[in-house]
Amino acid sequence: MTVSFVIPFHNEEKNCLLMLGKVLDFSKKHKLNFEIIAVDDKSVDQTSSILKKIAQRNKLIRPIFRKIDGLEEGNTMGTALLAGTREARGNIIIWTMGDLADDPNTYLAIIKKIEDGFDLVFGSRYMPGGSRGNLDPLKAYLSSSGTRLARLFFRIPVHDITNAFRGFKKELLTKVKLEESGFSISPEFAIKAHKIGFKLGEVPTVYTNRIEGVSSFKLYRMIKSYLRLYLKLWFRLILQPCLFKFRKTIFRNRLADFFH
Ligand SMILES: Nc1nc2c(ncn2[C@@H]2O[C@H](COP(=O)(O)OP(=O)(O)OP(=O)(O)O)[C@@H](O)[C@H]2O)c(=O)[nH]1
Ligand SMILES: [Mg+2]
Repeated sequence: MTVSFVIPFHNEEKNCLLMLGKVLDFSKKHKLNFEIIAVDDKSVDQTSSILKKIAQRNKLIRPIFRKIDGLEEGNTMGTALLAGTREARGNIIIWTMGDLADDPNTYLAIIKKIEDGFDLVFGSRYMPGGSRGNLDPLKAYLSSSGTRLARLFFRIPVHDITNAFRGFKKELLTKVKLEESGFSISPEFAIKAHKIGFKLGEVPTVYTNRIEGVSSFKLYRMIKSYLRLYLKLWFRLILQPCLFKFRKTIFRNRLADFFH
């Protein structure tokens, strides 16, 4: 088993060294076979040069530098995570954030749960034992509401799909086709994997708000993109198959009537 940690960094010059240190310490302590894919996305601060320097010293850290492309506007964390995952050589992937938001103590529980047979395992702030930590109450309310809505619409069996922090078997992404480019890749991945029939699990985690750096979170844009995603997926994954089944039944009944 090899674990690939995929970490997105956007203007994280104050956090990136500390973050890489935490993942290295954890992986060495637990004697993992591992690598770190650091995805620097459009940073305009010193993040790129810091990553270049540390990657020269440590071959287990492989940086990817994504530059601004005219077609990609706004937040592109989703595209960055996918680009990093494509480069990963491990069979278990862990997405963990570059602003030190995720608790490294959760990594081991995620890996164990995947080894126990789960396909996609979330670090969960809202299940018993988990905590939103010092995340501000409005953001916590909105992010937990995002999952509540998904539980209602799509029968999602876990409690925190809006957090990108998760681990999964790499092979999942050969079956789950992801289209969202920004933060909404997090719920999109969960909903699509669940509807295909993959086994979703969760382990408790404690969230920590960033201390350094600037947030890429935009409240209004986030609500709009989540609602648009949920409607699109509800139509595509729930309503359309129902209509298709209904039409098939009518057609079969008409055929039966015809032959009687
Ligand atoms: N690659 C990439 N990473 C990004 C982008 N936007 C944010 N990130 C990274 O993704 C992670 C999560 O983004 P944040 O800005 O922390 O978003 P958030 O966690 O909702 O908000 P705060 O923690 O309050 O700042 C951080 O590691 C960022 O550096 C982006 O456009 N591309
Ligand atoms: Mg953050």
